[in-house]
Amino acid sequence: MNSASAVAAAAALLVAVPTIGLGSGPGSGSDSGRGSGRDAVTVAGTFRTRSGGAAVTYVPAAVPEGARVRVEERLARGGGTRFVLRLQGLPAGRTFGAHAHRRACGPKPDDAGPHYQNVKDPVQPSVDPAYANPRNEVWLDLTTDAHGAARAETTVAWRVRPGEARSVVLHEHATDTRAGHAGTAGARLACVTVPFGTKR
Ligand SMILES: [Cu+2]
Repeated sequence: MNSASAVAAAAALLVAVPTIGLGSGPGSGSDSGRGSGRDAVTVAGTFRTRSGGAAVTYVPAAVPEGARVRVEERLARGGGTRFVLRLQGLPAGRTFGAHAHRRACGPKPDDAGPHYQNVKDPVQPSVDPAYANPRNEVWLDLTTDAHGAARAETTVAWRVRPGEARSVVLHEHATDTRAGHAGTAGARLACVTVPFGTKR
């Protein structure tokens, strides 16, 4: 499937399948769900070590199988975009870096590719704070509470180019902002595939 038809297929799914939320506990909802409001993309999934569903964990000690994730992209007034990331069922009191990446999740952590950038850094990998910052990328770092749940949100002033941001990756620590390290957050622990930019 080429990327254009992949986007079309994702858009068709968004129309056909109602939103599935995190639900009230284990067993609620399906392995993964995609849904939409008029102006929102929503993906809910359960982390598994195999990558068949929307959400995959590469390090189950940090992001256990059965933990749940929900990502929402909502068009904001004035051309901006709001993103929300929710997690459930993770270890308590743990901080994760989290960002939108350019490619879908795959069997290997690096399959998700680099970070999505509104203005692309001509130098890759991008570790220049002029480009690798939370206004030019989608950063959703979070820390779990005593129950292992967490929520983060961020709003940027732009819209995602369709098909160019396809996932959210959870990393092992908070995102670095220093020159030469900006945007890095350690190993990739888990990933959820999200068809960002498919709402207009
Ligand atoms: Cu990342």
